[in-house]
Amino acid sequence: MELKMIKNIEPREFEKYELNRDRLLRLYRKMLEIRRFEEKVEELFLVKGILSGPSHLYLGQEAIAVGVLSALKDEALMVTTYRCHGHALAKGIDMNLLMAELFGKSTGTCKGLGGSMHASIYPEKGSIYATAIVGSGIPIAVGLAYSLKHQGKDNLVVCFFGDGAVNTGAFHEGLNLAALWKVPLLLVCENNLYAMGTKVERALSSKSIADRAASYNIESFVVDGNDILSVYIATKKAEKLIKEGITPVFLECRTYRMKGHGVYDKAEYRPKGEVEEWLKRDPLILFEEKLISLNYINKDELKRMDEEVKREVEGSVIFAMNSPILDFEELKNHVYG
Ligand SMILES: Cc1ncc(C[n+]2csc(CCOP(=O)(O)OP(=O)(O)O)c2C)c(N)n1
Ligand SMILES: [Mg+2]
Repeated sequence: MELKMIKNIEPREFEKYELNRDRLLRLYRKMLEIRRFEEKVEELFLVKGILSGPSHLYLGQEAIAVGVLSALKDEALMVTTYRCHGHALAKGIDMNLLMAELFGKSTGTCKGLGGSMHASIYPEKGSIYATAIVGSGIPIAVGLAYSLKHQGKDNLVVCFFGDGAVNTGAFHEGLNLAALWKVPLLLVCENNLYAMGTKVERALSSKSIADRAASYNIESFVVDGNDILSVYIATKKAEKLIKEGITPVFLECRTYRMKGHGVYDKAEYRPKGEVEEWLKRDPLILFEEKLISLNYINKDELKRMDEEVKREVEGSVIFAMNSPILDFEELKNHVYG
């Protein structure tokens, strides 16, 4: 199957997708919420020492979660990974509940029992699962998508995973079955160039990740993952293909992890020049420049929005700190098996 590219979109192609000023500003705000939330989480771990344990930040990848999830309908079902805070916010999960989960409080998305790596699990918003076992979300998403098809439901599943996941057995089994069973599944690989400290090309034998997916006879696209409009348009095109053919579609979104693998990782294994080059392509700055060039917002308005978002994030910390932990007696009600 031929590989397609959704890079370098026409400057005003986005207008065909009902992306007017209001909508674009809402997308920007959501990206900003993720950015400020993650920066606050990093501070709570590294500066204040209030939070501890594993946590994997989404800094630098905001355009993917927001681009994909805002292009899909709210009822789309989602499966993601441990790097899930951005997906949670982009799926419309309340920031207070997300922060409370990181604090292990009963008001959290998983009643404080899941922690950072599972904080996006919230079926009420269609967020079905988040797993820390690399690649393991893919077969789960195939099963969910198969159940939608079996029930004749007009819906789809979106599954997010990293470049490291494409070298797991679960990826191969999952894609093979997804293609054979023709399930309504959007596979989104966030290729941030690293799986922990391993550079993508050190672990990948295929020409590219999208090429590997295409070898399973799945329509596959390479997308500029730092450009929200490209991600949004790619998702709209994918959604149409999925709907028309009841078939899986694969997006390889190329991006960069701004920080280390986990919050404690200083990522000293990365060449300085590489980091500097990618930071110039910060997805928020790219989008800001676009919005300013369209005359949709100015620097003062951007500053005001930023202040509002920072207050919202502070509010979520206060909410989390003031929340109780789960009552011990209630614990047994949330253990299955
Ligand atoms: C099956 C399995 N193997 C190894 C690990 C250890 N591990 C945790 S995260 C990670 C890297 C995954 O990288 P990638 O899929 O690129 O996602 P990213 O962290 O970049 O978002 C590894 C190897 C694991 N959790 N599960
Ligand atoms: Mg990666």
